[in-house]
Amino acid sequence: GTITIKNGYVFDPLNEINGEIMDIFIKDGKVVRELSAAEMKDIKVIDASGMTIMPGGVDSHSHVAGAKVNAGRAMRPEDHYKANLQKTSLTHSGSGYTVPSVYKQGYDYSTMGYTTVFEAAIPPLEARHTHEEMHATPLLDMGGYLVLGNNFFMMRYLREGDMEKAAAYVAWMMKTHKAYGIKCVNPAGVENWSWGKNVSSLDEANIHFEITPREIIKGLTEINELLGMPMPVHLHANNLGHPGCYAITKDSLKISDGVKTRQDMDVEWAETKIDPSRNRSVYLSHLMFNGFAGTTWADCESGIKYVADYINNKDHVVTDSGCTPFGEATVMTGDGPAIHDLYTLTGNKWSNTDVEMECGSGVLPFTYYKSNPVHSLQWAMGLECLLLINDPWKTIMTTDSPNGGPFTKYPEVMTWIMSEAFRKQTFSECHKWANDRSTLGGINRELSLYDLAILTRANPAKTIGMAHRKGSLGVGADGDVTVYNINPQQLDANNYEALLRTFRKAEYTVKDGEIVVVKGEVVSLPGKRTYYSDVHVQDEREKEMLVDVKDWFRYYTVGFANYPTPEKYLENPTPIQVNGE
Ligand code: MFN
Ligand code: ZN
Ligand code: ZN
Repeated sequence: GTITIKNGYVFDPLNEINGEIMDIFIKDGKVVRELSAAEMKDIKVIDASGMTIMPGGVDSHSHVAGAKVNAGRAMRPEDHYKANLQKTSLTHSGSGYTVPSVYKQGYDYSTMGYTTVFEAAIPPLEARHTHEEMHATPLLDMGGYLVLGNNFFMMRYLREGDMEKAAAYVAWMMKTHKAYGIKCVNPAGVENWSWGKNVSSLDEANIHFEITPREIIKGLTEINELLGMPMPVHLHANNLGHPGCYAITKDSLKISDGVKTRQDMDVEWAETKIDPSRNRSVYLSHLMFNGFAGTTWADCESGIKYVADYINNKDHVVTDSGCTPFGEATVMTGDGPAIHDLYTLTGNKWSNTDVEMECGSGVLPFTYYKSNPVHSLQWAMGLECLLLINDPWKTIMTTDSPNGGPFTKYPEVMTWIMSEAFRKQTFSECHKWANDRSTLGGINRELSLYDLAILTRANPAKTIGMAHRKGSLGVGADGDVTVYNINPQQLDANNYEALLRTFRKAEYTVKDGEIVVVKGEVVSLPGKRTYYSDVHVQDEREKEMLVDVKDWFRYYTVGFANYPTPEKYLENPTPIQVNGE
């Protein structure tokens, strides 16, 4: 599409544009410097006078597609009474609150101004299913991270110290499953879950493979940079959700300190003022869930400040928050043992899925109550993840949807980080542990619209190596834009009701230069893309590695020929060429 968005206050951090009144021009789906008089004829114009313009929202960590999400849908019929969507002449019907159907997910993200969402965990054997659901999700450009931290071949090659084969394997797996980046979930621990066990320290070797979390994290980080992957290793650290776990989280980050980053992608870069290249060697997921101090739930407190101190003093880490906005959630993760522990704590119904071969996962309904001391503390910790990290380019706003709560609660989180008055209001409604056992009550920082654009657009895009087209309104970027009906000149952080209203319904969402949402209503459904990393290594290396893989494949329940996900499973497949040689 071709469109002009006129006269709005623009917040585009990758171009250091902080609230200037500007016109945005989009031609054939891409941002351009200007349109000629002839081109300006007969095109759509949005008058954004008195409104706020940002690049389309980018979610770099959300659980939206694949087997565990679908397990959540299947085991929670009660979740599907809560949000019903009638079909229209344009849109599908849909239902589900914490685990909505794929159509509803696409519409709900888009009506909030989001245009790009990455699935946080694809188990290789479930890649086809994941792609089928991404394919069916409207309005969002997507991609996903491949779960490799407890993969048999990975562990074997790393144990043998065969980095070349390990790298060739990663490259082949990305192409085979059409995945975008490396995900590492509870390294060494998920493998132990096959034996009903876990690991609890970075130097505890697991059963059979005899490899430690430290060795896996180190190995994957090195391979990631050897290949020049677009994003850092995405790490879900060990001991998630255990009191005291902040210590292992911090120690895990130290492993990739000093690793030199290398991003070797063949792409055209949009013009940006901030260096768009990736400069972090680790992307830590959902810091809040990995940030407990104390020894039991009875004496637990926030350990976020210790991890935030580390991140503030180093430049190799970026994290996302995993905020818990209270209310219903469905927790789901490749970390099977972590969900088992929550199952024994709550007695809620539990699904233990994707345990075949090299993965694990668990799903469990979970409600965060304002009356519960620990849940109230978690609410405070999630906001600490965004407010104690000084440089907004080191953190990203998420709820680890639907683990901390569904992504439709993002407007609440945005408003809490922008408004101390809203935080005070919530402190007055929730358990006193939120205040007594965290630092949140003493923080008066209120983020600006510019900061918010970093946390929800520019930084997630930069972190995953997508700043060449996402999270930016620079010339050459994709024409994805959010127009919020809020005048930054009149913004009053104390009027948090107005902020909540603003963020719940974008005035306009523009995708590839087409208006897709007006006043929170979907008005058109253009195509979308799926990104994956097409990583090249020398043919000879790939061949040698495949001899091992084919040999071991007799233990798999699928035939080798049925393992790959062909491109036809992807909507508008968009490979990113990565030179891993
Ligand atoms: C990652 O995957 C991902 O992870 C994320 O829920 C996830 O309330 C999965 O039942 C959680 N609470 C306690 O035990 C607290 C202690 C309790 C006690 O027994 O003493 N204390 C009190 O109740 C306080 C009483 C005093 C007071 O101050 O009021 C338990 C409970 C819980 C807590 C359970 N924990 C789990 C949290 C972790 C991980 C959720 C989700 C997680 C999901 N993504 O005088 C007075 O004032 C009286 C004071 C009171 C008194 O002493 O009586 C994948 O990718
Ligand atoms: Zn995780
Ligand atoms: Zn997650």
